[in-house]
Amino acid sequence: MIETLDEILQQNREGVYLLLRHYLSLHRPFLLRSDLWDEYQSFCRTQEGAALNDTALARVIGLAQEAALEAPWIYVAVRPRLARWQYVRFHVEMMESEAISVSEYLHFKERLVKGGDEQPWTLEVDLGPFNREFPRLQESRSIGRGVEFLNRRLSSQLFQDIGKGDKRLLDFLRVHQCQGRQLMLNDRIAEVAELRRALRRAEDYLAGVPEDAGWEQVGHTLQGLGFEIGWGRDVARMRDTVLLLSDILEAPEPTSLERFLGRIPMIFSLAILSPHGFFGQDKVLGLPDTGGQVVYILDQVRALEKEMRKRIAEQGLDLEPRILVITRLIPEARGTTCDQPLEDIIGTRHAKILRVPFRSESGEVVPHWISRFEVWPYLERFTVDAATEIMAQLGGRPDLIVGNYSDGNLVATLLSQRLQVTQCNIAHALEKAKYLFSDLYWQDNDAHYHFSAQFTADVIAMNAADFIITSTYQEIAGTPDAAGQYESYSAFTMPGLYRVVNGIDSFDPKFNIVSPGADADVYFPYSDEGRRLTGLRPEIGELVFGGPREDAHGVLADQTKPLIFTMARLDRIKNITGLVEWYGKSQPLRDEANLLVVAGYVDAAKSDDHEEQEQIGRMHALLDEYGLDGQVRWLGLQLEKTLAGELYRIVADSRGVFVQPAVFEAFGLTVIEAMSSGLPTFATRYGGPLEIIEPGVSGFHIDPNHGEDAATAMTEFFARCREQPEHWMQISSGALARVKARYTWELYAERMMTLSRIYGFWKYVTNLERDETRRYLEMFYGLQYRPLADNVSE
Ligand code: UDP
Ligand code: LCN
Repeated sequence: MIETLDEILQQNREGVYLLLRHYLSLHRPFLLRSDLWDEYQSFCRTQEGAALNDTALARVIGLAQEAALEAPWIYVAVRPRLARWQYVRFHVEMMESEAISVSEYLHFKERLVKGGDEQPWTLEVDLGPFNREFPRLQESRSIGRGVEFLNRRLSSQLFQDIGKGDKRLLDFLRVHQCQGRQLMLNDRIAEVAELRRALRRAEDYLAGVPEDAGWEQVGHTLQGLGFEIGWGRDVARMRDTVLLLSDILEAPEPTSLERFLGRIPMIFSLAILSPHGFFGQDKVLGLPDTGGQVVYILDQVRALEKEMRKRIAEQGLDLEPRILVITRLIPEARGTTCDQPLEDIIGTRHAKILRVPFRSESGEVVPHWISRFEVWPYLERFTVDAATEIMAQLGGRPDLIVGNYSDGNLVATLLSQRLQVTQCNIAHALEKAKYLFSDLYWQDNDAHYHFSAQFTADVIAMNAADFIITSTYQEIAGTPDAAGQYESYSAFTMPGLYRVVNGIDSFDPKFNIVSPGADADVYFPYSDEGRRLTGLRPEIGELVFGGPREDAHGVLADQTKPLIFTMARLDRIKNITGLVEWYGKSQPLRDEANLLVVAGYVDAAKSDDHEEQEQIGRMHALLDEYGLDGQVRWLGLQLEKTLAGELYRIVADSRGVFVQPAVFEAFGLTVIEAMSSGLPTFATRYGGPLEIIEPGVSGFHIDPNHGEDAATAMTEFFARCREQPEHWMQISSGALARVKARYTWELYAERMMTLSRIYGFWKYVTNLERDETRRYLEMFYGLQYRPLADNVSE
């Protein structure tokens, strides 16, 4: 990279000089990737710049992610590959370039923000040294497949060590207990050689017993050999597991290790943390801070309980899995159940929502809802209270703790440390990547957003987690155009606070892509006539095609046209108003189809959210400006899940489409819901949908910054489908095939349960070596996070 630069400088000194001067002449301290590129292209069109056309410089500029400028210096962050960064600086007058460290790069940025008023010394956070001894993935394409990598590492390590009588696997098999009952092995087996011998005997013994016999018949003999319950529901399965372990002791290899660890009875109870928002099962979607995360967790719980029950039965145990979703109790619950301490989760046998209130410093229960940006001062006490409640509910520690979003992940960290339990993090949507320069200019917004506390919590939780689940690859390592959400924590600075030179490494094997699904009982194909909820059709018909109503705006005049459907919270980032504007401006699209919007409220007075009120105002203005009343139906209500499911299908009946026009969407559950209904979907190319949809096969991508093109693409689609109805069918089938192959809760639960065991084993094997990281994070928590959290006043 740097060599290329030197060559370019030598080949075309004058052109490069003029370009760099041009960048400086913009008098902007920071230029983003698109600025650097656009300015370069327009410069190439000028007389001085013509010579730079088609040089290798284009490639270098194309890789530059950001530049910090102050004459005569230009500092550039270059991303030659996904998740790999290099930093270089130019002295424009001397025409010299040199590679610099990330620390120097960040320091320069601080200087620009602070105007030379920066501190003489800044805390530099570097988690790199702790991980030096730990294995790392090498190739960008392997990012997010940590468990496969770990398996290979673990098995080759075991291969070397077991031969030498290493006891770690044996010890691991002896720690498992459930409700005070010893599982897998008892203390008759103390050495690896004894385990081998016992396995041989067990194999011989089981070979002579009927395959369908259970533990009651064979347990007594097996116990005498050193075994305890947990090897399988019947003799066939027990034998298979015994053979698997025997093979591993002979020559460990990744597939058998994964299969064997996947069978160990070690996950009977889960604690899932999701403190913020209104966590409930009914009438909560659309309330502040309440969206896809709630849907995700409830579906996840149902799928996990099923998978856990299946595995427990296969292990020959007669137990019911226990899952608790721990959230905040809100006495002023706005008509929801968020004031109830305990609630059964529908569709499960034993899973429950456990609500624990936030308490003030003096111990009083906080009665009202608190924004997700302001929860920080309450979390430590919440953790302590939650720990007591969880232990009481489960009668002991959970076997796995799963955090969600920044607050849940921090609580998961504190709880896991207290209870010594494996920790899994799920981000859903990190704030840092959503707001431009949220780290660099943190002080400008801290009074409102408190990002200083949130980003600190994120760094702590990411590093404390034993494993992290993401919904997509790009959530970790981004795309060639943009850094991933996690990647954005690898190096950043909050001037005046601290600088992170190595916050998280995308190549860490703790990252795993495990994508969610859509509830298959609710979101099923429109063509599945037998399952369709025909009883709901009059109600939905009235909502969509009916006359004026208080919670709707617009009445569709020509009801024979296909529907363009969108549904989301009415947040700016969801860009629903953008879609209305594209539609309003495009007469050809208006001729082809009607637009159906389910979002927010039609009456701004009903909303208590500033941003939503502003978007409601904009909706009305656009509908008036483009005279859309007969072509757009806007429903300002939150649709119940079953109605939403049938609505997607009704849109499909009209040979319509679903559109997700967000400026950025971390994943986008609505996209897979629509696709699961067989609805051709046009979704933003920024975020998860870029990965979910294969363009032209299972849907289409749109660029929210180029609405005109999006409108044209939709118009062309409708026009083509008019001529060739099979085109609609083709994309519809493509969407169904895509979600079936990649986005189902069965796949999710199976993967998650395997991961928990492998990381549990990994944690057990390496726990001591992680002490240094834990201690460092504790100090960072105490000295940095706590004061920031305390600063957050209501
Ligand atoms: N949703 C719903 N009714 C509504 C609006 C949204 O049931 O009126 C559901 C939608 O079906 C999806 C979730 O809310 O399951 C939104 O999740 P998504 O990931 O699309 O976005 P988020 O709100 O998390 O940003
Ligand atoms: C939060 C978001 O913003 C969405 O993009 C996700 O789909 C949702 O969480 C579930 O993970």
